[in-house]
Amino acid sequence: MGKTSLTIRFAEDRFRESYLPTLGVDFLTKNLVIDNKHIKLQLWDTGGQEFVMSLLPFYFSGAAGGVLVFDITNRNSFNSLDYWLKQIRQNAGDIPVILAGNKIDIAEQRKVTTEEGQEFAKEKNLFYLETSAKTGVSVPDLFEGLVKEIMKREKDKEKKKKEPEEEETEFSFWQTA
Ligand SMILES: Nc1nc2c(ncn2[C@@H]2O[C@H](COP(=O)(O)OP(=O)(O)OP(=O)(O)O)[C@@H](O)[C@H]2O)c(=O)[nH]1
Ligand SMILES: [Mg+2]
Repeated sequence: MGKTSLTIRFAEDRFRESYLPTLGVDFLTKNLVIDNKHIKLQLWDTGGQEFVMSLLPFYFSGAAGGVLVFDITNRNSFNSLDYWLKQIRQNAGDIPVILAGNKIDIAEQRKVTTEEGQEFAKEKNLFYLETSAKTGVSVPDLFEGLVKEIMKREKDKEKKKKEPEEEETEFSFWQTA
């Protein structure tokens, strides 16, 4: 499908043609600079095979953001997005999630249209991008876009934390006046 391939392309800029299923959960890190901030990104790459599933709630629950991947040449992978998104929402809550329609380099074998991907993303309030781990197309945008969204939400949270304090000060001023 492409989860491992996208992660390796982003973290190490390589690609492997042969398929080696992820038997559990792999971990990679990548250092980034975004908006002059140094970020150490921890990438948890989960296996999609059935026996791995019982491990996943634990990993999802610690995530700040998610990349949900399907293969544009494989209809089943698109059909199972609902299931995976539910798993994410149940265990990680309302974290930002980017949907990647992967294998855009073999778009002639496409079984899912761009519109269908966009429609699903819109309905579920996700970002949508079409990527290729093989050529690298849109792979930095995928991960960096997610980090930017995580950072934006952190900022908004901090703002919200400050606002009630200001209201309180205003109120006590009015009382004493
Ligand atoms: N042409 C093409 N092949 C790709 C691309 N991304 C992955 N593949 C191939 O698809 C197969 C599966 O890729 P993986 O990245 O291992 O898939 P995965 O989602 O990690 O699979 P599991 O670990 O079993 O859940 C491999 O043979 C890859 O070489 C892509 O963008 N284009
Ligand atoms: Mg894998």
